[in-house]
Amino acid sequence: MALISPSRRLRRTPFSDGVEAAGVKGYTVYNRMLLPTVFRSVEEDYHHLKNAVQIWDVSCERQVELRGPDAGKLMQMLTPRDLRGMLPGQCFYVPIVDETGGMLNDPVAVKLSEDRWWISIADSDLLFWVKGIANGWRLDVLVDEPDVSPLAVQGPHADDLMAAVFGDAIRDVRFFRFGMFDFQGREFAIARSGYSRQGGFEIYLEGSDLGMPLWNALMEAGKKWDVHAGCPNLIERIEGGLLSYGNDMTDDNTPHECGLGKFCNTHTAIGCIGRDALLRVAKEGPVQQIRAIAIDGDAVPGCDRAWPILADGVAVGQVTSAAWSPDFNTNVAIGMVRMTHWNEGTKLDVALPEETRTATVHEKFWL
Ligand code: THG
Repeated sequence: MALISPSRRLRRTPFSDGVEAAGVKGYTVYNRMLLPTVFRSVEEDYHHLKNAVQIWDVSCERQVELRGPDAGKLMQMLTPRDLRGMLPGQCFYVPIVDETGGMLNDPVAVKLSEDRWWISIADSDLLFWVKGIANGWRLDVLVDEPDVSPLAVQGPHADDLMAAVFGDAIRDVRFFRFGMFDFQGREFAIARSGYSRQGGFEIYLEGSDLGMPLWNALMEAGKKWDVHAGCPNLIERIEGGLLSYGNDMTDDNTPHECGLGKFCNTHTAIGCIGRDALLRVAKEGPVQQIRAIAIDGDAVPGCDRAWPILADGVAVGQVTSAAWSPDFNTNVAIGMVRMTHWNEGTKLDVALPEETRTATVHEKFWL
């Protein structure tokens, strides 16, 4: 692949100087912002993530902020997940669907207070959809993208490193909760969350000026745990079954197809967009669903287009993410599989660009 040409449209982040100094070797583009994909090698980064601790520049997880008396009402219109029991200080993984029940995004909703929310988005232009709804319904709410840039600290030593910088109280933050913590005289929301199965935190940096001081403080304090710059790791996230919007699902898929039915309370999420469509799919059940797929043979090439899944030569699904897993000694993959072939242990063929491989369907992911 050729290089990415830098320009103003392809936004840098408050941590880009640190990312470059750490020797980033590859980037992708996510919400029109740079997102690192590899530092040493994807495999080295993978082993290090599972054994030490990493600092991830995930500024590309942009926030859509809802502020005003109708913020809570708007948030519930956006998602079929029932938000009535959600308290300030909590984060919820929330499917966002359109009027047909198609997935528009799968963000983390952060409830700062009754009238202030952040929607920490995956890679789609959710801001336009949210502004359109707020204006179309004449809601009393401001919708914009604030200058907030998440920095993730992930890995088995995340608690130790975070405690060294923010104090031991950080250890008491529960999963998908956040607290406010001081750094150089300013307060930042810090949640126990992140796009890996190794545990850790996400620091929501507000304003860019403290970006490099924060990066440097974490790098300095983390030396004894072999801290390194990292990024969401393809192998680890497939092993963990963490979905990637635009790769593993698009607006052609319902949350039920994506295995996100457990985050939909379509009967009680009154007023949510797409409710009627989702009531129908919930009743009938999806005809295809996300599955873990083990692909036989040597390391597969990068999956930059959907690979057809075949049974006796007939298309029954597609693989959308795949990588060689050193720990499980097989190719791990995520795919969408038709109902007739989605049971545990089903044997299938996957048509890679150059060859066809045998594969096995699993109902559970590896981590
Ligand atoms: N953190 C934050 N923003 C994000 C992501 C993140 N925005 C983009 C992207 N990641 C959104 N997608 C996901 C996908 C999965 C999870 C979080 C965001 C996730 N899922 C767990 C699971 O599926 O088991 C936990 C869900 C739960 O129990 O509520 O963590 O990573 N800020």
